[in-house]
Amino acid sequence: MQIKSLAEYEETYKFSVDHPEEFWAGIAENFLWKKKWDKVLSWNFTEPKIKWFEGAKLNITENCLDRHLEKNGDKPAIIWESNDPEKPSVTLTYKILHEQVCRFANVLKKNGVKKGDRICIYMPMVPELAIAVLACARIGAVHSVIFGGFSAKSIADRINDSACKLVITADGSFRGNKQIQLKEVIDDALIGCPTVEKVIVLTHTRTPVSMLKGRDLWYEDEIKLVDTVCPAEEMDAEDMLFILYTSGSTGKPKGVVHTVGGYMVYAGYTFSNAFNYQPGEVFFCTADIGWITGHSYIVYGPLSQGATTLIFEGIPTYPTPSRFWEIVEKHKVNILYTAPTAIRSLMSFGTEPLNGIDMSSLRVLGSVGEPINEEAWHWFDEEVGHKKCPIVDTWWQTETGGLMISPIAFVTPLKPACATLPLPGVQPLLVDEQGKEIEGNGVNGNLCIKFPWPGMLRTTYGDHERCKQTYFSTYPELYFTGDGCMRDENGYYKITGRVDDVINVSGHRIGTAEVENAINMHAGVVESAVVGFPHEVKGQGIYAFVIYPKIHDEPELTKKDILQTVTRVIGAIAKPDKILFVSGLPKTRSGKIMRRILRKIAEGETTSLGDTSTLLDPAVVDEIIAAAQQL
Ligand code: 7RM
Repeated sequence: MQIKSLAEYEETYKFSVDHPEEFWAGIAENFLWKKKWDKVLSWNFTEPKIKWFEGAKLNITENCLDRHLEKNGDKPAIIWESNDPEKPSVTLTYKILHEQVCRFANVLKKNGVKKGDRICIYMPMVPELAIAVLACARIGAVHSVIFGGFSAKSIADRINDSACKLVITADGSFRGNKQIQLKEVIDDALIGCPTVEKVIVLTHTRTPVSMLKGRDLWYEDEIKLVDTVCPAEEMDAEDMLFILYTSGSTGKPKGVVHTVGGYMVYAGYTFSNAFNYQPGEVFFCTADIGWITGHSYIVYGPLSQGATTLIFEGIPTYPTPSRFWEIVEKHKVNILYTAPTAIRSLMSFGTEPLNGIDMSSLRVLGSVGEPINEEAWHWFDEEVGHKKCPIVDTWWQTETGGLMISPIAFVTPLKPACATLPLPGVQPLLVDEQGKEIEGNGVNGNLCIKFPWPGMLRTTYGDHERCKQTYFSTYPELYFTGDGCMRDENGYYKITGRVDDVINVSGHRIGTAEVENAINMHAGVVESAVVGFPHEVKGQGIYAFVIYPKIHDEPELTKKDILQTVTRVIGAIAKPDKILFVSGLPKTRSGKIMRRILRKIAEGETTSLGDTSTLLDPAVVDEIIAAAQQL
């Protein structure tokens, strides 16, 4: 199913648009089904209702594990690299991984987990995280992985939203020279989570943890009590595989729902094609499994293709900014998939950290999470890939399940900092504010998709109406991505960034409304408005305008207090980079905050602020500009 030439891509793409059902059925033939589908696709974008491979039966872990055992049982499935370079790395062959997944699946069963139950996973980047994910899938439980940077309150909200029955966590995690006390955060979260019956705790950092009798169990004890035989639960193609929470422009994060059959086909197909993965190669995706990139391109995509996937616990700059490159050399990484923010951060150390490191194993590079700037693209191309490795700039979202617009390595002619062309089966279009399609090339618009693809979200957990409102109502009969996009003279797509109230900080999606709500919870704050601003390394930073009339001591201390509140309510990843105290916010006569003006001020613009005549009190703008210049 790997595309080998541009001509073949063009032909395949055309076929996928003219005959989508035949196209995807053909791709699905490359996977293992207990029973084939009765119908490839039924859909409408009105409700919306999307079903792929209806009537088919399968288990995704048989595709990720069992089917590789006979020929590749002794091949490495997972290579784990610790945060600490002195600690030995760990290799799990497909045989061992299969055994451990089955064993842990039995632990879940023994603790009362049944098909359809929701399981919260809050773990460090260790092999047991992948094992926990796959063990859920083995028995048909729905995993909801939460990134280690979220606070107890965020975790509690997510656990309660999907009524999780069990939590899998660890004592703690290492990130560079920091430790996160995962179990302690879970303990705080669970004070408000009545549905959770059991907590399974892996030992990792061996920081002291409290273990509650009757509720908390050690991972290491539990796996001794079960055997390694666990038949895979027969799942319907449209049964739920996982929930992953993601931020939008309004309210609390939504639980994006992916289903077994379509997601598997899509993650596997896009992985195999875009990266041109060859048998025996080592694939290193630097994302965290707590995000969609980790789900699709550390776990499910690579394993479904029998690949070797590298899990790295640490960060790019610890103990030195050579860490990524040393890992590439040590494990002879062939494909490196990372984020622009990591590239920019490493670029800032110059080329010295690369000196003397043999990175000749690299064949393909990838970028994801945010628009990549040309400078970073060229640095990646020249200093990391030595101009020999194609860079696939992959555009996609939590909601799309897998890559959507991306070069296919060695097939698509590249253009720096450009996601290029849609993958087969993906039908993008640009629309104007009124929803009218913008045709032709050399144009800008809002990016939509007009036809379903197997990896797309099916609903938002517990609230289908919200799914409809968020993605299918802005432009009737279209899936709206929330991104702005340019189609260049050659028909190449270049994503320009979010056009809604979502900020992309180091590739992490954060809703401005969420941050505002958190800041507003701080005693003394009357109101706030949050916008993104260009940031050298993070892509975007968070800028908060805060009305706090009675600051009782040093404003700098008050700022730190506010940061503490945001950390408590959401997590450290949502802390504003800048806080500006103001006495008012620019509002229209109907009371709407004019974020456009605040965005300009946050960018450092002070003159061409556009039309301010509809403002209730234009004087407030001058005051904010004066204060911003002091910051
Ligand atoms: C995979 C992921 C999705 C948002 C998306 C975009 C931005 C992601 C690119 C990109 C420009 C890219 N999922 N985005 N990839 N922008 N070029 N190659 O990141 O749900 O966390 O974020 O990220 O704005 O809508 S996500």
